[in-house]
Parts: sequence; structure tokens; C-alpha cells
Amino acid sequence: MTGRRRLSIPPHEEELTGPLHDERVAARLGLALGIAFGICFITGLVSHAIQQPPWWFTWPTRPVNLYRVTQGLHVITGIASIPLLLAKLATVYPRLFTWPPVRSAAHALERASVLVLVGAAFFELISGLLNIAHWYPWAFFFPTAHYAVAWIAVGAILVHIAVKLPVIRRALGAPMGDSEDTPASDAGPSRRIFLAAAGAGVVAAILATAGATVPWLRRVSVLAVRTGEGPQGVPVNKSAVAAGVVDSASDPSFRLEVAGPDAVVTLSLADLRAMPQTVADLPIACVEGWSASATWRGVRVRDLVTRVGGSPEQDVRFISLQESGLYGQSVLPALHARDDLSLLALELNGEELDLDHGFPCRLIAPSRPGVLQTKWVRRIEVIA
Ligand SMILES: Nc1nc2c(c(=O)[nH]1)N[C@H]1C(S)=C(S)[C@@H](COP(=O)(O)O)O[C@H]1N2
Ligand SMILES: [Mo]
Repeated sequence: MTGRRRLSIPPHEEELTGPLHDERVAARLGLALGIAFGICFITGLVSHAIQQPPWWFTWPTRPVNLYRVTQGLHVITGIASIPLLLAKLATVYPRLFTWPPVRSAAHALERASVLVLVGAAFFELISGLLNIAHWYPWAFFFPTAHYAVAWIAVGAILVHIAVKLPVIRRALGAPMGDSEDTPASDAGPSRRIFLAAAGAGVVAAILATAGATVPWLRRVSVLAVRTGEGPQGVPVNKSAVAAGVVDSASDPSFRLEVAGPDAVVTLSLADLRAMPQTVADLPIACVEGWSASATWRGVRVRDLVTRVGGSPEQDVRFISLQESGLYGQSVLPALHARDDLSLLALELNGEELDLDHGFPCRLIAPSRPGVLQTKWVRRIEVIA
């Protein structure tokens, strides 16, 4: 046949030849996708465990950029998976419509797993992207759904790999050259060109977004969200206006409550400023993947805990002036609470905290998700 190949609809398996539908291409794309998804899954589990820690889980305080790196990888590998998934589907999608639909039990299992896999993978990538864009066109709580479907996707990937193992081994073992089995008359891109194009798509997707976390990429990252300068050189996710705290946070009669086993003390901003101050260089690392280094100054959490009779073995809860929404509270595990670098910050980059960064005081601790760095703190409780 010369020129474009025409497929019958639905196509017969034998018609699916040529570089686009070559198993060598599909297997290499699958390998790249498997690695990207694997990193994305593990870093996602880590982020989930930090936010909803099971009893056996502890997350270290050093290096201070650890969460910044794991969550940056989570978002970058997720975004890199989008062009990879589309390229992989381009190589295999006609097979999803071949006739007869089911030929054996193994074939049925394979097809079902592929259906689940494609659905779950798209759900994860699209819901993740929309979350970064702060667009929630759904009724479910994003983290719960994104987390649950991740397990479905990984389960389906493992079934898929198990079923396809013989093909995968054969395909990855075969050289990629355009050999005699791809006639010159065959229209469409060659295997190498197709793979190179998919690779270019991945590089473009990474460059377009990674600047949110890698400072020197910032200028080329046209798709990166919230990389622009916020007040004091740090982006803002939730402003004081959006949180409804403008009046309470700027009220001169503001008092911080600190509650512990021995006492409940009430501290004015002047009282906090009169306590020993510590400077710490720590990043804000948002779950959405953006991050920024900053210099903070304020009172050690440890000193506040001691002041009310708390011990270094106790977790500490931070409660915001913000009454609406889900992020008005966080719990700082004891390991972090007793750390030298965990501060109730009063200053950011050499100035009094901007209202949008949590004035009069906010939590900042090493190696933590941004979502747990509570702003506009009004009460601190040493947890029994
Ligand atoms: N009270 C309160 N604190 C909050 C939030 C919030 O919505 N309310 N957002 C959190 C999130 S998601 C991030 S990433 C950081 C961002 O801090 P920044 O706005 O100072 O950069 O603040 C955290 N602290
Ligand atoms: Mo965040």
C-alpha cells in the first residue's frame, strides 16, 4: 500500500503497523511514564503523610528544603507525564478499539486495566493541574480524591506491567533503528522522530512550569503559577482580604494567647518583640509546587512552649484569626516544635510581616508544606 494507510473501523490488529503503533516506541514511552508516575506517586504519598500523619510517620526537619524538593518533584513529574501520556495514547489508542473486544481472560483483564489506568491517570493529571490553577469545578475535596485515585492508577499500572511483561521485554530489547520493516513509503513520523517529539514536549512542559520552584528557570516558565513577586518578594496564596482577617489582624489591641499545662499567657506584639529573636532562612514550599526562599525573624516556638510549661516532647497547635476555610489551624509535631529554626515569625526579608504574609505573627518551620505554615496566628496550644 502506498501513501496513507487506511484503517478499517474498528481496525484489525494487523493493520496497526508503522512507527506510530510500534511496540518499541510504546514500550519506551511506557517506561518513561512509569518512572515519572512512580516518582510522582511516592512524593505524593510523602506529602499526604506529612499532612495526615499515621502514628508511625515522622518527617525530618533537615534539610530545610526537603519538602520543597519532594513536592517540586511531585508537580514536575506530574506535569511531565501529560505529554508522555498523550504520546503513549497516540501509539496505542487504535488498539483500544480493535475487534473482537475480548479474546481471552488475559485479554479481558488487560483491557479492563487499561481502561482504569487511562481514566485514573487523566483524573490525576487534570485534577492536579486544576488544583494548581485554583479552579475547583467539582464537589469533592481535592486531596482526598487525588490521593484515593492515585492508588487506583498505581494498581492499574502494576497489572498492566504484569500482563505486558513479555511484550515490554521484547520491545525494550529491540533496537530503535528504522530498519527494513518500516518501508520508506510508510507515511508519518519515524520512531525516533516521534520519540524525540514526545521528549521535546516533556522538556517544554517542565520548562514552562519548573520555574515555580527553580529560581533560575523563572523567566522561561510561562505557565508557572504564582511565581510573580508578592509583597516582600514572596508570593501569596491567600490574602488577608480573602481570609477575612484584615480588621482583626491590624487591630492594635491584638493579643496572642499561648496555652500550656502550667499557664495561659497573653502576649501583645510588643511583648513578642521583647523576647529573644532568631533569624532563619527557610522556604515557603506550597503543595502546588511553587516555592520561595526567604529570611524570617521572630520568636522560637520552643521558647513559647517553655514559657507555659510545655515540654520538647509535645506537639503544638497553631490557630489563626481566620475563621473560614480549612487552613485556619495546623499542628506542629514535637520534632519540629523544639527545632532551633521553628519560629513564630514577626518579620520577613528584613521588614515587619506584610498583612498578606500573616501579620502580626505567623508560623514558619523547616521542611514543611506551605499549607501548614499558618498565618495570622492568634492562639498557640501545647497539646497534652
Ligand atoms: N491562616 C492561613 N494560613 C495559611 C494559608 C491560609 O489559607 N490561611 N495558606 C497556606 C498556604 S497554602 C501557603 S502556601 C502559605 C503561603 O504563605 P505566604 O502567603 O506567606 O507566601 O501560607 C499558608 N498559611
Ligand atoms: Mo500552599
